Amino acid sequence: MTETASDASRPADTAGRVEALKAEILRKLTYSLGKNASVAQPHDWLTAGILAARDHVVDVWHRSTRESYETGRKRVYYLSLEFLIGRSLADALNNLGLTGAMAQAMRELGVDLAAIETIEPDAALGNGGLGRLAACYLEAMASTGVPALGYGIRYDHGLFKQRIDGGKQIEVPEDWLSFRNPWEFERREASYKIGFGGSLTATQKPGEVFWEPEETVFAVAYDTPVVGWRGRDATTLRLWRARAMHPLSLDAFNQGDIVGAVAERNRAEAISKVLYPNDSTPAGQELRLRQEFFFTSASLQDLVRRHYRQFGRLDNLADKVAIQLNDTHPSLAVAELMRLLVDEHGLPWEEAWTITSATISYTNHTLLPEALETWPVALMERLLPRHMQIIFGINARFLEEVRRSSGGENVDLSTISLIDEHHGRRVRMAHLAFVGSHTVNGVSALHSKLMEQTVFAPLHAIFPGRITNVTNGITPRRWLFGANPGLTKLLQEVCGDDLTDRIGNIRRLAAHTGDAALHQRLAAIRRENKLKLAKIIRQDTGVTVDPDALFDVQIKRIHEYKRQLLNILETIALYDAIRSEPYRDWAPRVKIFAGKAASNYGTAKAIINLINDVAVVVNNDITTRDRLKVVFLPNYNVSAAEVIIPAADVSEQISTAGMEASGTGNMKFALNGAITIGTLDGANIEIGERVGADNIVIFGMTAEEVEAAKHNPRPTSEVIAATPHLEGVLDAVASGAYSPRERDRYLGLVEGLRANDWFMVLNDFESYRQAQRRIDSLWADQGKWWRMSVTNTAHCGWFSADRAIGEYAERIWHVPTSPDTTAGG
Ligand code: B1H
Repeated sequence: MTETASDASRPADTAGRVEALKAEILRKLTYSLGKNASVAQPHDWLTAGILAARDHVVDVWHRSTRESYETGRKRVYYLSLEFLIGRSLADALNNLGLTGAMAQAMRELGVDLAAIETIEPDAALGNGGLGRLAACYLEAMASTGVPALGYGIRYDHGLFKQRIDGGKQIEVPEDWLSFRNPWEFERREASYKIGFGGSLTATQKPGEVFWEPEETVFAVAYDTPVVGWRGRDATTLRLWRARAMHPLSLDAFNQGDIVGAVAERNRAEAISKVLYPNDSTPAGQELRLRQEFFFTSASLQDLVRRHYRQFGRLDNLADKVAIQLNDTHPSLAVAELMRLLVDEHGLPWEEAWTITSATISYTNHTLLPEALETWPVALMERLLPRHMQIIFGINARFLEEVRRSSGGENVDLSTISLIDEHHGRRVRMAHLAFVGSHTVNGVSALHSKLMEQTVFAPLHAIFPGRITNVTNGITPRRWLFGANPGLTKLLQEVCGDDLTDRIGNIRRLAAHTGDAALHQRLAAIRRENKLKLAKIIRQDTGVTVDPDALFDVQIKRIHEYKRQLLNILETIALYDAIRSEPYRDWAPRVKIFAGKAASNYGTAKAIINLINDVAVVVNNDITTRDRLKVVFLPNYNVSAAEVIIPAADVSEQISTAGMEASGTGNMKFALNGAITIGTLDGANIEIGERVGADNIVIFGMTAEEVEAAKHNPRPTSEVIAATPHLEGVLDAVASGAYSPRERDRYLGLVEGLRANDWFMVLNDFESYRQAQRRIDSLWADQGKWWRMSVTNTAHCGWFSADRAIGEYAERIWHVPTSPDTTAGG
């Protein structure tokens, strides 16, 4: 029997439900784990609880899958090399409406549900925003009735764990599968051969080529159901694991070559061993290309086979299948789908091309030049000879078509070619994805506009109308209702109980903006959340912070363009200012940072080190003691975000304008009522449009100004001379004031800034400093502060992932959504 959230709200059923859950948990403990309740460890209870909850999810899942199959509905396949899932139990229980019953059942079994929930591993199969977006969208598709499957890689090791040792980041391998993963189902029967290398022979049929790979590995499916709101529907996360065809070479083994005997196995399994820890910059290694092809090929073979079984034909693929490429990592899908249609199913090229480009669409997530993926032609020819040949085929036809229709005028073919001839010959993956898609979208209004004007301008001229915008969204289930139950309860009082079904109703809060009693209650809720965070800060860093201070938070990957450096330099200026005027009534602040640096990104690591070094000096200074604290929380991940965001007063979204495609943390903070201090970048602009200019603190250069300054840079010495306090701050850092035991530790960092202000840290410093002082004066007027906060929450329902999915569904995938859920705020 399926229970839904609406059932759970009927009190008469509650006792029965608790009893049933207790019995289910005990059965799992006994018969699935082989443990007796009297000796069960917390982890056993967690697993038993997950297995019990999973049964309920499976009921939904099977019904949902059966329905979409029987009605022959169009399905969405979301291909992503990253899914940053975090923990799943609390989310699943909330969506099923079983949170209360499960807590009660566990309590009666002597177990604290909240405590065991925190030992669930945080599934970190992603780096940052791009991976988290994929996870939010899978949940939102389940909540809005879009039949969908997410395809990715089941990495043995997700994003590394971060330790801070002597102020420096240390990477520790992550091991989320060490206690097995109770959410997943292994599907040995769903396995596909993935070929690499080898040779090509033409067959009798013109155009058809036979590819004999030199190396073959298996992709084995692991399925995890993702349940949507009120347990109405569920989507599937299908992750591929690489297995060797021949796990052991007996020949080698018999000759005593033990290492050689497992060499093939190791080589094959390396593909799904570990997530590349880069955010925004591709690693460019051969193993990465193998990962990309591995999961793309397995996913396409799987979906083509499913379609063929169901319909017995492929000409209608685009009517029944929408393939969304999450950035260029799966863009080999264009060539692989062509190969399957032409080589395996015998379709003529032109027909295959029509089907392919009507089925695929592509989301671009970054325009940073160093972030655009390209692969050397030589590497592609060696690893994927048939795909390289297909890409040449696509390119030749495309360029010929352009040449013909433009009469050879005004188009510089070298800018649109799929092959970049300037840097050795390389395949431009973004061009491949663009040409092979019917629609290409950016992730915020500004970003989509910049796509048209910069990187994709030549392609945009040829395919006007192909680029569209879908501003990112976040799931309110996890990021508001789950993470901030106190606020949610209050919002339901004001906006109605059905707020959780209609996030758009959050707008009703706007009628209460000036309500002082409401402000008091909001402040009390925030204080509780801050106390919870303060406790974690003490445990993890040893620093004691005052919950009545302003919590000023920057949490995200550490990157020069995200400008944690700007934040910490301004913090130093503030520290100096407090010390020089200790008797002024400075608003007490806690500067909270968290985030990981890619392991090979030296500058980002130096920035982490600097933040920690500044923290040591500031936190031990008695003059500033109750005015300023600096905290770097180690090992930022999804679970940490769930605690930090509801405790934030100020949200730092301070990227160099034009560089942050969208941001999604910005939306989570604003929805939870934090005030944004930010640049006119990514989705900050749209947050500002919704909450109004008075309810966000904007500073800094615009994207156009940044662009102009890059072409015509002002000498940094001039900028520094014209900026109060800046020389002093830079000089202190460079001379080792914060690193007394290694005085030249930050010499390189500061010299880099003085040589070239690519990220406009110096250029934006004064504007940022003044914006921070505006924050101070707003904070001093708490009535005003809470009016702003309420306005932010009231107007950010639009950033729901349901709204974003509604846009994809209507404008890109052409699939229906259930009507009442996708309305924005
Ligand atoms: C985003 C990435 C990304 N953009 C390459 N690009 C990667 C690029 O491993 N790699 O090679 C990994 C990640 N990630 C982010 O996407 C943007 O920076 C954010 O602004 C945006 O909000 C997010 C989701 O759209």
